[in-house]
Amino acid sequence: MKSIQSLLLAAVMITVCATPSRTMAHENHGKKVGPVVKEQKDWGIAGDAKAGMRTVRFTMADTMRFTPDTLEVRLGETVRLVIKNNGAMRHEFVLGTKKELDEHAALMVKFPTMEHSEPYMAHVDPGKTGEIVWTFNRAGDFDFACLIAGHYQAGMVGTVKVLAATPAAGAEVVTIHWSGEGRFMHKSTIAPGKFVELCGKLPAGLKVRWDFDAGLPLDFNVHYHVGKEVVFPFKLGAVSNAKDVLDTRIEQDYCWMWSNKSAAPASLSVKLQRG
Ligand SMILES: [Cu+2]
Repeated sequence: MKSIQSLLLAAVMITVCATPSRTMAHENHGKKVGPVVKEQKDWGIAGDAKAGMRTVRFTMADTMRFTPDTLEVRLGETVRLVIKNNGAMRHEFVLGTKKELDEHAALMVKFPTMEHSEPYMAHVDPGKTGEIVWTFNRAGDFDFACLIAGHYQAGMVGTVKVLAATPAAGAEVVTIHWSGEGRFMHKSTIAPGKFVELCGKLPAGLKVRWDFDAGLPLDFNVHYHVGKEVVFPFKLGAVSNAKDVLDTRIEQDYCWMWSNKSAAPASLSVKLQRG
């Protein structure tokens, strides 16, 4: 299957190269010729230029190097890549998976004059600047490379890291374990945008003294669930410390919960005492 794809790709490229319009395509490098065909690739999809989008500048040199030779983006980010050729020979900037670039580079060695244009490529003549607008909607490690015969083999390669959004980790649900003296202590750090919940089943008719201290103001509540409804015996917005006594009127799974809505990690220290 893979070799069939490669053959097809080769066939398409040869066809493109054999067409007289190749020269025209060549001269239009870096300029938008007609609408960009957006095709989902393993390394992302063609993006639309938009205000506020990040621009990353690269230079290419005859030393067969990119500067910088790394790119780090967030999953889903659309980035404008501006690529200047500081060399005296033509270079190109092609995004892809390592496998894809390896295969493409091998074809370029076999057919050095072949030429084609895709939204994830910029062919840049000496002294000129090319541009790619790409949406990195696939997480993972990718490469960019100059696939001109000999350049790739000389190491004209850079790496792209697409960082997935921080996983749910950091949001923490802790089961309350009471000591022999009926005490429970907890210390943690809550990442920005995350929460910590301390939960445990408590019988009716209990008094639980709670007391906490946080490094930053946090949204706090004590809650339990009755069917689809959430009941809040306590609910406080943006508090760094508080203490009170919970009266468990019914047997329930009670949770003490803190949410960090700030942009910095927040330390939290909690003490529960049942009596
Ligand atoms: Cu090159």
